[in-house]
Amino acid sequence: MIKAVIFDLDGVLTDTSSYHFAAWNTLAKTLGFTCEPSFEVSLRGISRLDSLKLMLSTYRPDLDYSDADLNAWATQKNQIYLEKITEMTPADLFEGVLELLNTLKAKGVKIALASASLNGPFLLEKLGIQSYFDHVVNPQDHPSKPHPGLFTDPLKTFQLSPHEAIGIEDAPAGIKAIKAAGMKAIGIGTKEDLHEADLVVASFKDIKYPFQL
Ligand code: B16
Ligand code: MG
Repeated sequence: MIKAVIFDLDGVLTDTSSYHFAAWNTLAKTLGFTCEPSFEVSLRGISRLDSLKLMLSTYRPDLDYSDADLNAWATQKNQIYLEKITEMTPADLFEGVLELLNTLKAKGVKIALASASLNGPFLLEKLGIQSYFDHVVNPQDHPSKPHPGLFTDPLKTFQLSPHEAIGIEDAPAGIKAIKAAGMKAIGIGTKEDLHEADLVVASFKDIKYPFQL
């Protein structure tokens, strides 16, 4: 029996994956490159600094930079991203999110957030759903996905075994993290990107409860 659902945030609860990518490309322009649209999926679920390092090693392997440069660029990207998310409201939740959260609450199923984003708590507040979450993992306590830490953390908090919880993700790295934690995974996106998931749906509104896993 499922006793907890562990949600990713960006690209699962709302469309912030595209905002992250747009903000990265605004920064990339100032550094003399542009990330192709196909690169977006590889940045999903990856921490801010790891995303930046991945972009630089892919597009500007010639560039010399210090840790101070990295931190300054990461801060610059986050400022661009914050301008976008500051304007978000509960209307930006994907269709079906509120209904599922209400159903889970009514059934006594625990709800956790396992986002790599340091902006997670701020976004939950903007989206008006923070009170639904029994546990919000601090991403600073764990390495980037595909490390399972972000997903094993709520299992420890709720004292559950992996088969009693499921994870919902839009990132290939996130699906790998859920599977490495020993849990079943629902992927939101395409089967091509998320072939390691137990179930793949095109969008959040296609998730039915009880889960058909
Ligand atoms: P921040 P998720 C991840 O969130 C995003 O997918 C990824 O693109 C982003 O770099 C990462 O959060 C860190 O976000 O810069 O806001 O700390 O998908 O794990 O909810
Ligand atoms: Mg995501």
